[in-house]
Amino acid sequence: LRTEASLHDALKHDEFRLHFQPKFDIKTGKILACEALIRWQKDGRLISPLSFIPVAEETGIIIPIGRWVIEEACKTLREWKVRYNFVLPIAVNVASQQFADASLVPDIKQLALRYQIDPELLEIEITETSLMNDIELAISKLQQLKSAGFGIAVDDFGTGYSSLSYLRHLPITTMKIDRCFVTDLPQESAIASTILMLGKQLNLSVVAEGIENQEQLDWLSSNDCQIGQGFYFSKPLPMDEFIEKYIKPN
Ligand code: G
Ligand code: G
Ligand code: MN
Ligand code: NA
Repeated sequence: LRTEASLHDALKHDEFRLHFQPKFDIKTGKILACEALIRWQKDGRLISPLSFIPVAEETGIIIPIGRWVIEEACKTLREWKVRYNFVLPIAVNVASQQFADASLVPDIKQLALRYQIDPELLEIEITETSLMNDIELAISKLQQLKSAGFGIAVDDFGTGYSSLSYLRHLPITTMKIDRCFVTDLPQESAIASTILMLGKQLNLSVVAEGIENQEQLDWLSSNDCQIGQGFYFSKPLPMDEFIEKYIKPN
């Protein structure tokens, strides 16, 4: 049962895991970064975040779960550096309620310090909708994160209701084109084109998510999208497979 109590037990018994999905340079095929995605390892089965993140958000337990994700990402960055001399940025998803919580910014700063993480290696992914809940507060929090050096990506871009007039005031570094606009490529390209243009004008990097085939990749490449993520490259991988595939060969 995906109840608050069972999620609390899952935290207590260390049943959450991070999987890692690589992000690639579309032109060169080189790995540039990765996104950490939570899974629940329960009785030998892997439970998708789709079936517990909504409950976690409703009950507020998303706050300690989200903190666990950030700490685990910091530990991982440290481990990759110390054990493999491997340096790769990790992005974490921050839920709306977690972003609204007053402890988020101090927690992130404290964890980065504790694990001796270069803040540029930790990227925060926040959905467009979370940012627009309280725009003034969002700007001030993002400013604090940005001045501390963390990367900030707007996730699922194009599906929320961001006001274009505010977008230029948001201290963000990246926009992620929601996969629903990538799915439609190359036939329906108006929104993807517009987001890429916006990214260029605002001097933001743009990631296309949910790339599933060569036709989509070709369109993105010819339209100067620099960074891509999706099943066509790789699905999210458990830590050991990610290390085997992307770290050990170096
Ligand atoms: O990885 P997957 O496709 O199963 O993810 C499904 C959804 O769960 C996505 O919207 C993703 O952003 C979200 N998700 C995955 N990991 C986390 C996490 O650590 N925190 C939050 N808040 N959402 C996550
Ligand atoms: O909401 P968010 O963008 O964080 O969701 C990320 C999730 O999207 C990943 O955890 C992953 O499971 C899923 N995803 C990643 N690439 C693809 C893809 O190419 N196709 C589909 N359908 N889902 C993807
Ligand atoms: Mn994401
Ligand atoms: Na997304």
